[in-house]
Amino acid sequence: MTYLETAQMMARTAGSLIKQRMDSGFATEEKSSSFDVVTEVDKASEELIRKGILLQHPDHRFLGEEESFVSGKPLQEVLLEAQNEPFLWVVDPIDGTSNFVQGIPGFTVSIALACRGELTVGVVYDPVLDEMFWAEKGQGAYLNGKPIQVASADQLGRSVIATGFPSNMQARGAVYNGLGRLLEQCRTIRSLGSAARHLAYVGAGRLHGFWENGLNAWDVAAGALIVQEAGGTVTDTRGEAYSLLTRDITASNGRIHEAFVSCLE
Ligand code: 2AM
Ligand code: CA
Ligand code: CA
Ligand code: CA
Repeated sequence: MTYLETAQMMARTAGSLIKQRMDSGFATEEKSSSFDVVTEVDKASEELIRKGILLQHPDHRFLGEEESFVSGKPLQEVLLEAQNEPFLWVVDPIDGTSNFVQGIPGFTVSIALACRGELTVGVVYDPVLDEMFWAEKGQGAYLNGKPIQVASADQLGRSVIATGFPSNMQARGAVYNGLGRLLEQCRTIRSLGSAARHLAYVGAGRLHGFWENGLNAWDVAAGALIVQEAGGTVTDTRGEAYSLLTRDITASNGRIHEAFVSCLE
């Protein structure tokens, strides 16, 4: 099985588990604060994906949000070492847990493979709409088998931008500041509840841009490759090149990127 096939198969399998469990009830707990929740379905989804990937590729490493350590190492260390890691899978088992908990569609499964720090495969799956976005380094980006590309707008005034509201208060403050400036400049703003879905939508040309502060590698790795392979640009809010350590993600169709970033600095 190719790495892309593994990623797609696990995203689909996890997606049907999540969809099933959405209607059958689940336990929810608070993580770092009352703003930050996790359910037993997040954990079950991650476990299923981890087992499935390691069964196919036993010598690979796995980094998932709900068990965010590899061989007991802290996240920062794992991401710094990722440069030398031949195969590191970076997985968000449910991106948009708040949507899931509220019964709002739009959550996704996000699976990326980084080879020595370079994104090689990215899959974002929306189980409710049955939309599978994927990209492979150098092979373009696709939605349910059809090639996708970013939108062509070259002005913020004709752009629809998305953002999200992370649970960390400092990151929320930064989003608030950017929101104030962008609301004066862009056509309108959306917040759909999943960073991975926002990025996939930038790749598909449904959104012109997306930014959010304080995210982690599992939220954005798969979507970042989809944007890049669809012809877009991914940086941080200062315009620095994307890496697995990027937390203030800023993605666009490329043509609006400079004007977009200048609203966020
Ligand atoms: P999650 O649903 O996987 O937790 C929503 O604005 C985005 O922020 C989602 O991608 C969400 O991912 C993420 N997010 C939620 N809580 C977060 C936290 N404590 N730190 C960083 N990102 C978070
Ligand atoms: Ca979470
Ligand atoms: Ca997430
Ligand atoms: Ca998650």
